[in-house]
Amino acid sequence: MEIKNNLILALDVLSGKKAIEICNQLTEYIDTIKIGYPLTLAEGISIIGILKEKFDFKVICDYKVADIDATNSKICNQTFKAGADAIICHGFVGSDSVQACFNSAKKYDKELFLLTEMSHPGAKEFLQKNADAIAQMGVDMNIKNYVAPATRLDRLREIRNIVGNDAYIISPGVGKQGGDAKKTLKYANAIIVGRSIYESDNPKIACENLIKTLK
Ligand code: NUP
Repeated sequence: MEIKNNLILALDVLSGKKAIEICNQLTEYIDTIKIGYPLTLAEGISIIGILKEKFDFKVICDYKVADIDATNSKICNQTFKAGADAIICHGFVGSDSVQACFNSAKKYDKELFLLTEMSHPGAKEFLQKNADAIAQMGVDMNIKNYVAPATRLDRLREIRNIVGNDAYIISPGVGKQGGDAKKTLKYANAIIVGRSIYESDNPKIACENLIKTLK
């Protein structure tokens, strides 16, 4: 995936109106947004098509799909039918569940991102212990796209080592969660940034300033 300025906006706002207002200010800087349950539950899945039509952005759906294979297929199919360019699935559920997501992505000619280790502190309790194995499972399954944390650069580097340089890693945790944008991009292809842009008094300036730090 080609992502402008290697920056993905995480649009966890709670109304379509707010989402459009923020996107309107950022079209110069971004071409890819990530939406998750907050906006989808507030507005319905049609928000994907609405944003795509208005802005021609690539939309990554952060639905962290984590069910049995049959249910994962349905979730992914519905998401791609609604216009998503990519979906994020969890890896801890195992290869059959992930394969169902991968098959759906292939069927719709869209992308799947495999979530390895999460960025928040709680990820150390259970997920971190298995994150390397989850990344290796992705490699064995021929998955090209991954999500790995900006908050622990040692872990991000390790996951990069496992998935290899040809893999595409997107990384959340920059800004509010403490991660550094430029350092993260040493190992990740793109950063995911939410609150430090959309909660800012001036999202456009916040975005512009962030991009300046990447140079
Ligand atoms: O490990 C993860 N950490 C994380 O923050 C996986 C994620 N998908 N996210 C998401 O990235 C999170 O749900 C939010 O949408 C975004 C980070 O937003 P912010 O901390 O920059 O506001």
